[in-house]
Amino acid sequence: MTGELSPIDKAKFVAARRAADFVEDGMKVGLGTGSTAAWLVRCLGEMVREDGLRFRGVPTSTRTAELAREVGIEVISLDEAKWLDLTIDGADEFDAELNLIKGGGGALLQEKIVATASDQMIVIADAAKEVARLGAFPLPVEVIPFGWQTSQALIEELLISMDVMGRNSSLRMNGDAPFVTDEGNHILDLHLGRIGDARQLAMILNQVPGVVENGLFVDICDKVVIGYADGRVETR
Ligand code: ABF
Repeated sequence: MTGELSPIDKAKFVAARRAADFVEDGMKVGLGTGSTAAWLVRCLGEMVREDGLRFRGVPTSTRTAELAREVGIEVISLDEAKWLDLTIDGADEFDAELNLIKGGGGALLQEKIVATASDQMIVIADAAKEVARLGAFPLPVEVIPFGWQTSQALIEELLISMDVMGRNSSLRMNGDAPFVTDEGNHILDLHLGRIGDARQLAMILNQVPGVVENGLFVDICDKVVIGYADGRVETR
């Protein structure tokens, strides 16, 4: 499955492989989205096929659902599961309090719903995702298509009035057209550089009409499994 991996892929793989051991027979497990989560799905698929692991997976995106079925994982919907024992997912950044920026892959809405509906959330990440302070990675903000440019202006106005956005920050699409999510919503990227109060910002953003969700995961992650290019794994 792994062959000759690049250093970054090796780091992602070892984190995913370690986290896969937290999945036990009979569990209902949220399956994250992104390249690190894809390694998790492949590892779990191998454990299903070769070790007889029996669990049901709830994917957080269409692409994760497709990969999970491809490797032999029994896929159910969140409503069928009702509640999950565990969710394992990637992240774009994590800090010392295990607060996260997620959503670089555009799946933040389903990811946040699934992670919140779980007894435990484990993040798997290469070591480069660890930051002293969140915000270097642009914060994804999901808005409905209706009047999304008005929503964008409302967000900017609010954040400027609260001194959250300064001269060097911006809120913009990533590219020429907005990214469209599995739900048909748009993603705007909030470039702040550093986030002072993640909990406050997460709440403020979701008050703006048209905003569906944002990529700040505060008080949701319980454990992080960090992978290193030399094959080391650290769990915190
Ligand atoms: C997904 O994985 C997203 O929320 C997050 O942005 C992304 C990280 O991607 P990768 O694992 O490819 O670095 O969970």
